[in-house]
Amino acid sequence: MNKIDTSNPVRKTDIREIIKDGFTFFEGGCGTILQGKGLKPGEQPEKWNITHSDIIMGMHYDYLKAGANIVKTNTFGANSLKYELANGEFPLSTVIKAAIGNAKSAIKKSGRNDVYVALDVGPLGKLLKPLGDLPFERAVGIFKTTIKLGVQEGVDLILIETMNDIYEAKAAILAAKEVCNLPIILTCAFDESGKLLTGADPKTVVAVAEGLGVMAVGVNCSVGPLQMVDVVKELSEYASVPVVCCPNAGMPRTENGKTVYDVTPDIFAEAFTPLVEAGAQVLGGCCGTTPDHIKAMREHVLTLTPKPLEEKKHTLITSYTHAVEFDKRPILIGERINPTGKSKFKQALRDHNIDYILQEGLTQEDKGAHVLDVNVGLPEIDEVEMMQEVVTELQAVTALPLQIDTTDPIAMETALRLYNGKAMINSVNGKEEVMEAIFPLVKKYGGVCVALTIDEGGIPETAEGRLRIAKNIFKRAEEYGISPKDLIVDPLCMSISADPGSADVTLDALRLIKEELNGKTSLGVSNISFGLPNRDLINGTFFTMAMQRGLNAAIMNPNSREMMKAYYTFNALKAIDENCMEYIEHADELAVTEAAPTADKNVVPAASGVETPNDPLITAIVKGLKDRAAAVTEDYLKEKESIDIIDNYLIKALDIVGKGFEKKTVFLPQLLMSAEAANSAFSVIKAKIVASGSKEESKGKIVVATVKGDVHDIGKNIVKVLLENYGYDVIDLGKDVDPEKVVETVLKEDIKLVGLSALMTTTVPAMEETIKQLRKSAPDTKVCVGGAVLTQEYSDMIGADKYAKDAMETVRYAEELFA
Ligand code: B12
Repeated sequence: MNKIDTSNPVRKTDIREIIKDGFTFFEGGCGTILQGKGLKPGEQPEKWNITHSDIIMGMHYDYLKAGANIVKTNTFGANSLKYELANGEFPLSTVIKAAIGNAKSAIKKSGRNDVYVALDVGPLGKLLKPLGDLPFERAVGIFKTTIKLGVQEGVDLILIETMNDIYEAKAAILAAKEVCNLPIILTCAFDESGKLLTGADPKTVVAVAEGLGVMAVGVNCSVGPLQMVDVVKELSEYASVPVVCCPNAGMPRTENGKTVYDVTPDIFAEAFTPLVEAGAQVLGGCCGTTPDHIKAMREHVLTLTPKPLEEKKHTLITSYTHAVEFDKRPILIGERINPTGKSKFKQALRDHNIDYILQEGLTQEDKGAHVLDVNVGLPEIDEVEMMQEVVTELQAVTALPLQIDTTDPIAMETALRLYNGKAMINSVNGKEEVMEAIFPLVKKYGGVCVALTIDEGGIPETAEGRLRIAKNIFKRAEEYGISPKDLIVDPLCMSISADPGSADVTLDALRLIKEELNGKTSLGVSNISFGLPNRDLINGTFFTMAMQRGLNAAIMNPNSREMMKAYYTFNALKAIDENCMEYIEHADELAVTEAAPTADKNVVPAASGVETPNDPLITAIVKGLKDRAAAVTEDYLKEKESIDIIDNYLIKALDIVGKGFEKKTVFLPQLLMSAEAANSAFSVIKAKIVASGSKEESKGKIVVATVKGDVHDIGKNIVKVLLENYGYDVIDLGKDVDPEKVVETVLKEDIKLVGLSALMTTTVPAMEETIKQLRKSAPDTKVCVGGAVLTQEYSDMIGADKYAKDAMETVRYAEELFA
């Protein structure tokens, strides 16, 4: 798809200029206004662009009168996935054209010429892989279609809003960049904990969005203005672009089946004082807000002074959840995912042993690495394909940011494109050809790029020579629009066995790069000891010397005791490690003498921040390693009972991630990967149970289902397999099942026992409703309930016949009932 030429002279001052000075105002809520005007539940608001264009135009007009100067088109759900799948009555192109037409007509009627039209792009309503089933490139394609249609109709900017997954936001921004040159604004829905649904914090959102080149970044929806202050503060601490803030009119609550918002226009307006002080500059409203809210807020805000916009200097890379900052403490980049000099790793690449590669990553994470270097280049394998696979799999099991390490620009682009976050890029150097290949990728996808001080003339022998190359790289990067904060210089180190003065040259170069370029630095420390015995001894000392010269990051082996000793002792001595807490935590394991008692060997700290028993199956499930979980289960089945593995390993592991999820140390993607690993372990157990199953006549038919609104089905599936194993015919209605469907099946199949599962407090009412309907239509049918949140009390309260705490208890109840 060719880019649409949007470089025509603009009629108004370019919004990129306007938005930097003073305040800019968005419209407020749209969906809630339309509901107030009669939009029915389930009806598509976008359709109203055609069927009720007078109302849509009127809404824009009222917002314009209230003082908004950016209109949001009524196209939030106008994408081929959401709109067309819901059998949109009109073609997508017609809907988008009408929406933009309505916005423009309202502007015309208002007589104002200082208003901009933003194409409103909302989330697709589906989670991206691996969390959901939507492939990243498909998402990019869907966004492109919508944005292209909007751009053709002449919008001024693209507003990507209410994003609750940074990966989807990235797909939308890339789509916009590939379709047009219009400015892009990203606003995300942070929940009350200040994070996106999939875990990203505000700092991560800023790093990713700015890396991709947005004009402004911010927050909308989810909560009211007062709950947004901390998020706005953090956004503004890291963002060099203006910060957007569009809250709801308070927290939504339900009253007589209707959603209501309590914050009045006056209270809404007042609440913007701390938001403006925190740094919000582009302001508006979301659900529940009206033209009166925007009018009151605008009048109030215009009495305040915006916080001056400043270029922030933080060097940040991110995963999908968190950012790693290079200014605060030395950053450890684990070097073990790299075939150089590692015959086992080479073999793993040749054998396509992804599990081995993932394990290398997870071990380094456990040992304390902050970032993982990923190098999978081997002449005999397809590097592009392998890079794609390893990055995809790694980012599904670890929340550490990755450093993409390859000399192949195609492999680099492939990885940067599908990377979920802002990656570290290894590397560029002073060679013109390399800069020409790498800098456009940094500009397009964002990233922090390692700059090696080598050019066409080789590696200079002096520190000054290396500084000269670094300066040239900075200058060329600037020409590509890449900020110096997104470069980290690696002044390289040669082995002291070949060149006795090389350590000093490198250390001097570190100092010069700091002093003269204010540059951040990184070093592949272990090269210094090449050719010497007991290399770790030299490496550790050299690492300390380099940190003393201000080294910001090291590519190193986190399994090396000497390197970790250098790291923890340095941080303690320099007061980077407050109260020496980290040193104390690791002192025993790092001590040279083994006399000191070590911590409980049966417990290892997991990356998830929750303690994991040192058991291979539990660890595999907690870490989301599918293949490993299945392999260990096979092994365990040789000596353990199926039910023992389910109760004492599988459920225990899921409990651990569940607790981490509650404590917000584990996020949805990790929960999902653990669920998949548990499922893969269970499929091995299931095969064994099925093989040993009873071959006698059916003892009776039982219906099982996870209730409406609940998608947890692992427990229910276990119950099903066990019941089948004991000779029952089980009709499995699946998950998220309507009460009506359960009743219908019970009546049709003449069912004596129904098993219902619910895992969330919020879905217990759906269970109660199902029981109520069953009682009415099939009073003789017994209902047995289970699932993690249920208790005997709940079960009694909702009128179930039996509460079964686990699968075996369900079987026992069935045996009684069908006896
Ligand atoms: C895995 C998991 C997921 C997976 C589910 C994958 C799948 N295919 O099932 C995914 C990632 C999709 C997921 C999503 C969500 N999850 Co979840 N998830 C879990 C987790 C970690 C494990 C559940 C599990 O499978 N346990 C193992 C099985 C074997 O145990 P079990 O179901 O209890 O089953 C046993 C018994 O209870 C009984 N039993 C079970 N069913 C039945 C049925 C009958 C008839 C009988 C008799 C007995 C019986 O027998 C089983 C075997 O002994 C739990 C935490 C936990 N420890 O429970 C959170 C948890 C249930 N999830 C939670 C939440 C909040 C969510 C989300 C809303 C997160 C989000 N923000 O999107 C979504 C929900 C989406 C939805 N609408 O349902 C919360 C619920 C909080 C609450 N109290 O309401 C929990 C408790 C985590 C937490 N601590 O915060 N989740």
